[in-house]
This record gives sequence, C-alpha cells and structure tokens, in this order.
Amino acid sequence: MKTALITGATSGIGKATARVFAREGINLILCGRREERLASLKNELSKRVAVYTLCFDVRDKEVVLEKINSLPEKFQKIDILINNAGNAHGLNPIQDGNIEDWDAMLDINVKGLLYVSKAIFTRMISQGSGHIINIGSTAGKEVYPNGNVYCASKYAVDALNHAMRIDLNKHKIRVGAVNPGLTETEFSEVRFKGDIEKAKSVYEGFQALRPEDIADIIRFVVTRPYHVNIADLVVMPTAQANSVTVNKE
Ligand code: NDP
Ligand code: 8X3
Repeated sequence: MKTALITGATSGIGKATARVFAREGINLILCGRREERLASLKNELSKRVAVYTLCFDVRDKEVVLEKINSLPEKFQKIDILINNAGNAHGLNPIQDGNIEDWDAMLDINVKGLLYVSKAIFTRMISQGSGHIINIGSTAGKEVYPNGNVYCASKYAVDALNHAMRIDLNKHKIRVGAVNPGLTETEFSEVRFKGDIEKAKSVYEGFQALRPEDIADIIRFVVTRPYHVNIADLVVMPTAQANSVTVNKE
C-alpha cells in the first residue's frame, strides 16, 4: 500500500484529494493548521485507510522538519507528496499591496513548499522512488491584473517544479505540477479576508471547477505506471480561456 502526504488537507483541493486517495486505498498523512478539521477528516477516512495527522504551519521550518522527521514507523515511507498548501492574500495593484500579504504568500506558497519538500527529499532518495506533485496555478503561467505577488509565488512554484524534476531525476523520483484555473474552494474567502459575498462573486455566472475535479486529475496522475510522469498539467473550467478571459453569463 502506498502512503501520501498532503499539505493543505483541511479544505478545498487538498481535502478532496485526501478523499479520492482514500478511495484508491492510499494511506494518508494529512497536514494543515486547523486541528479539528484534521481530526474530523481522519475520523471519516480511517474507515478505509491508515491516517496520520500533522498539525503545523508550513512557515514554521523547525516544526515542519521535526514533525515529518518523527513520523511513526508505519508512515515513514512516503510514496507521494502533494505540495498543495497555499493561498492568495489580497488583490490590489502592486503599488497598493500590503507587505504582510506579500510576506504571507511568499512564505507559505514558496518557502513553506520548500520546507516540506526538504523534509521528504532525503526519504525519497534513500527509497529510490517517490512522486512529488506541486500544485501550481494558471496564475503561475500568466500574470493577471492585481495578481502580482500571488502570481509571482506561483511562477516560483512553476520554476521549482522544473528544478525538482531536473535535480531528482537521477534518483528516479517523479515530479510534476497540476496547475488549476478558477476552482471554487475557500481560496477567495482567504484572498478577500473573510468577505464571503465578494468571494462568491468570483465564481458567479459560470461553472467553476470543483475541488473534486482537480482531485480526480491528481488521482489520474498518481495512478500512471511508474515509467510515466505527467510533468505539467494546466486545467481550467470550460468557461475560462486564460487568466483574464472568463465567459460569464
Ligand atoms: P483553500 O483555502 O480551500 O485551502 C488551502 C489549504 O492550504 C487549507 O487546507 C489550509 O489549511 C492550507 N494552508 C494555508 N496556509 C497554510 C499554512 N500557513 N500552513 C499550513 N497550511 C496552510 O484553497 P484551495 O484548495 O483552492 O488551494 C489549494 C492550492 O491550490 C493552493 O496552493 C492554491 O494556490 C492552489 N490553487 C487554487 C486555485 C483556486 O482557484 N482555488 C487555482 C489554482 C491553484 P489550514 O488553514 O488549516 O492551515
Ligand atoms: C488561483 C486561480 O485565477 O484566482 O490560483 O489566481 S486565480
């Protein structure tokens, strides 16, 4: 049986992926900051697979390394890493950007992804196998107005996806990215700091992706034979053509 570590498993794409993986019989290490959500998901999915939870903020590098390095024996072999934790904070012209928002996006989406990956590279290298999926974004392929630092953070994820694939290649580790377009999760609630109406309006007038749509694609990616590596996938709602063109009713 395989084991996957999923960051950002308490909501949206990460949570949907945990559910799909449980149906595939993949044991789970679920990560996030909201402990009660981790406990509830563990309770739900433990009926199917073995589940372990790690409650940490990906920005806290000592805690990230310490917790991943001291996993119980049963969860020490990690076959799949889903680097998913992340969010946008704010949507303003760069000249009006909030420095704390910039720090949060770069610290979580880029540095947090690196800290978690660092804790897992050594394991996968000594195993001589592993699969890392980085959740990028259409925002990491094309900058859109006011997206500035969020887009920069996702461009960095794109660069790191390429870099990991090159550097880990000789260790037979698969590395690839799944880059979603507009997906209705808690993403916009976080971006707009709890303004639910504003968040909802992002997905009005068209059928956005559901987190389950992305989870299903991640399931497809991880279930290919080991000689097949899906390196970089962009997935948008049919109503979306690129980062700025969305056909709304
Ligand atoms: P959600 O807000 O629904 O989920 C974000 C997840 O990230 C939560 O589980 C949250 O857990 C976790 N997270 C956020 N900050 C931290 C932190 N500091 N430490 C640990 N975990 C953290 O959003 P999505 O599911 O949409 O986002 C998942 C990924 O998908 C992100 O990387 C996002 O950039 C990307 N994405 C989203 C798109 C969209 O349109 N929704 C499109 C393209 C990419 P907790 O708060 O419990 O810590
Ligand atoms: C999330 C998609 O277009 O809101 O990465 O930036 S978008």
